Amino acid sequence: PPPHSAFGDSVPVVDLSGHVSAGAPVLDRMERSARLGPVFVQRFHGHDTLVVGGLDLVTELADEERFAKSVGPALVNVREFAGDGLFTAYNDEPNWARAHDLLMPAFALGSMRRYHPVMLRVARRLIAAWDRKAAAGTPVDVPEDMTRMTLDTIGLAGFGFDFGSFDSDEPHPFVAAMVRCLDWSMARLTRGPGEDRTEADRAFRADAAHLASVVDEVVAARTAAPDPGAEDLLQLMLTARHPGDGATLSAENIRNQVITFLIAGHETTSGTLAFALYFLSQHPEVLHRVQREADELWGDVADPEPTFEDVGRLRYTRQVLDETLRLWPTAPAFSREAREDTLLGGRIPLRAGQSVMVSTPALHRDPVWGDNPHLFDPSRFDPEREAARSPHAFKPFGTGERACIGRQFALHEATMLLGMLVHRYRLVDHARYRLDVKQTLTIKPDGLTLTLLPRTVRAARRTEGTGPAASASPS
Ligand code: FDE
Repeated sequence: PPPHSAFGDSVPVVDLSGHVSAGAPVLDRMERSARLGPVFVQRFHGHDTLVVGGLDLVTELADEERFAKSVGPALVNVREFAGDGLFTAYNDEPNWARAHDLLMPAFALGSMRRYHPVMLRVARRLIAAWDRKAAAGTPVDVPEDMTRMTLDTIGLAGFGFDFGSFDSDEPHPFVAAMVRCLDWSMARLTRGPGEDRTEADRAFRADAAHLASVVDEVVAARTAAPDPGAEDLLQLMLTARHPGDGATLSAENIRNQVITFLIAGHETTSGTLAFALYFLSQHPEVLHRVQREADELWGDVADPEPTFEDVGRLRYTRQVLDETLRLWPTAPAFSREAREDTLLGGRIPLRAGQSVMVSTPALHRDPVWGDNPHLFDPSRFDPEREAARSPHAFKPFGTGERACIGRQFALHEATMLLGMLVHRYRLVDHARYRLDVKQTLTIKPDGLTLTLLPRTVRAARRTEGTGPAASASPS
């Protein structure tokens, strides 16, 4: 007989207990969604998780009256080092609402004007590094450099802390510790009963303590030498009072928020940029359109000075990022829990507090996306087409009041950088890269390298149609 679960006989069950995880649960889950449909149960050592990827069911789960964010198993592990920071706080922890209310204004679209100069400064660090590689003809490691860029950006924009990632071949020790903490959080999910992980846990405690001590130093430095002119998140957290009760954030909560923003603000955004560059390197016609859009703004200026407004004008570039986040949402799942006992889809019983995992990559391949959901096609995000689609079909930033606070930040940063990169370089897939999605807490195109050729826009125009030089024209 087919295995039975508490979710009723209409929902298929897959038992994973005997499987050795290949380290790619996201890909495995996508494959299961494709095979089993909009909802199924994953069983692991007697524990059942309901996984939902169909639009109708996700639409129900997005109803804030019936469901709320659930701090799922992966986030429970991340809580071990990010505590009650925004990402990992439980809904009813007072520090969530307190920090959310204080920090929301800092993430409104208009506030991006404030971070724009820092984002530009870090984008130029990346470009300086890439110019050297381009001149030497050496390939660039795309995910690694995107990670350097996004980390330096959130460090400087958020906390006035400079990781100086482009000055070193090795990741900053803080980053290395953070990555190991995230790995530990993921590995802990697939521990079998009775496995001895004392050593791994000990190493994790040391890494978590290191993170805390670095952050405490940054905060102490700012408190010792206050910078009233600083307009970053740290300044806001240290000085702002809650509009309601006048409360400020505690030192411990500020530490948790700093760690949270460094985690949330860098891997997801860098993965998005890396996947976008992957798609552009595979789709010359899309690359050409993005280049045209950048050329319209910056023409043949060798070192353009993108303004805040310019970034809003890179509409098609934004669509490329949206389509990238559709196919490879870099935060590849989120969880919801029932507020009361309820029936999901009128047939799947859920108890109050019971949680459900939304598989974002599966949702993003729901039939609502047409017959060929696997095709990369940024015109899906043309305004008319987007307006005609359910807003619940696209959830790379989660949903409801616990949705991503950093959305505008990430999109401003990524849109500007992508525009600058395609304006400056031709992207050459010298290694005939085959997509290899690597999963940690987030996903990225592992091992993607590209060779860069300068786009000599000016030279191409001058010599247009005059023979061999035309081969230097943008492609
Ligand atoms: C959040 C988030 C989310 C949700 C989750 C759940 O539901 O659990 C998601 C899905 C996301 N996010 C995603 C993303 C993507 C990208 C690219 C990003 N994201 C980015 C970013 C940046 C920054 C800074 C951030 N981000 C942040 C954040 C935070 C803090 C959070 C939490 C919120 C609350 O309140 O809860 C999030 N983010 Fe993101």
